[in-house]
Amino acid sequence: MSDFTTIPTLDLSLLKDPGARKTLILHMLHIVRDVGMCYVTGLPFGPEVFDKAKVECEAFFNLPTEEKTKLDIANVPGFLGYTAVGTEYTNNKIDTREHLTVAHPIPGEIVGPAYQNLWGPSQWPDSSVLSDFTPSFKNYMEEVARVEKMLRGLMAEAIGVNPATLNSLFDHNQQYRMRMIKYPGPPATASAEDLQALGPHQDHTFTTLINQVTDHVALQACNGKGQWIDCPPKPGSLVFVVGKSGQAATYGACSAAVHRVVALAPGSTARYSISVGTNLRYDLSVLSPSTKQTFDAIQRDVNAGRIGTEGHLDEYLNPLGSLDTLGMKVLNNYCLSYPDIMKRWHPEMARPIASGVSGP
Ligand SMILES: O=C(O)CCC(=O)C(=O)O
Ligand SMILES: [Fe+2]
Repeated sequence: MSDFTTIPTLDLSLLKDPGARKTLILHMLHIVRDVGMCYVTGLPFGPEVFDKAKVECEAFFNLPTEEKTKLDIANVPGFLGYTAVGTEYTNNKIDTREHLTVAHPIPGEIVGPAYQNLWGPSQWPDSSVLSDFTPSFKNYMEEVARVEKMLRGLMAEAIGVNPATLNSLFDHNQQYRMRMIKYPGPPATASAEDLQALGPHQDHTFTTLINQVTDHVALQACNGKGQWIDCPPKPGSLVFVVGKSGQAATYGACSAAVHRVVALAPGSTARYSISVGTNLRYDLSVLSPSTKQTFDAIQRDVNAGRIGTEGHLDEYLNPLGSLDTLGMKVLNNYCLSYPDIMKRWHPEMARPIASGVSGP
């Protein structure tokens, strides 16, 4: 992690110019190695996708509370649903935000270990309440998923890893989890010190793509000196964030960004954001010989390339007692964030292991 002072921008439209590819890849190398976060512009979809998402996101949060709580995250075991303000913790402190998390598609039937509950079902608002919501956001997730796949290929190329090797760590029918978030403006009388919008964290994802829907300057990334660098909204862009799995699967060649959302000024309007995250296969375990071979190949590629790493597998991927797959580690992270849901649906996880990560 370097001492960056601004968040870089990666322009995907440069992919159309074969002569610009080398520069683009070198820029991606700087981003993933030194920052772990960037704006992505030149997106392969039009502004109407953002416009529609904004309208539907605001419409959802403007619904009466009883309508939103019909989709309560506690209704299902997969941490997919609506969370009111005051339900979620980061670093043992309550976050001031409400959100709806949905996933699309469900990769398969739930027949095995507890982590499979993360696949679904999702809870969508009834079409009699918000008629365009579900099709709009299914489309939104597909558009963002295309961007994620483009970025993953560039990431692999930038760090000298065969993209097919990296892709083999993902589910064939990969899950994307989308979270739309409202950070309510605190009352004008609130004391700013007591407020936490979203505490400092790394995402548990491979990568996350954030759409800052409103124009508040609140998202920040931490540089190598421990300074917080603003990531002000840039219209027509997504913010790309490397998560813990992205760092682990690349032997540290990519850096997971530590980021946070600062509390809004008392009396300000609400901030909205929409993030779409994805992860490696939940059944991934380095105890499997073929997976171990894949990681060995990645390590060889990374070491043979431009980036030296410490050469050992990140502890995030190492089995830890019953957390023997990536899916169990992710489930453990959700249990940390939602202790009440853990008690209801996953009592066997009763002593989650602290890790300070978040994500959709
Ligand atoms: O609201 C944002 O801009 C970022 C949200 C975030 O980092 C998260 O949910 O993990
Ligand atoms: Fe995050």
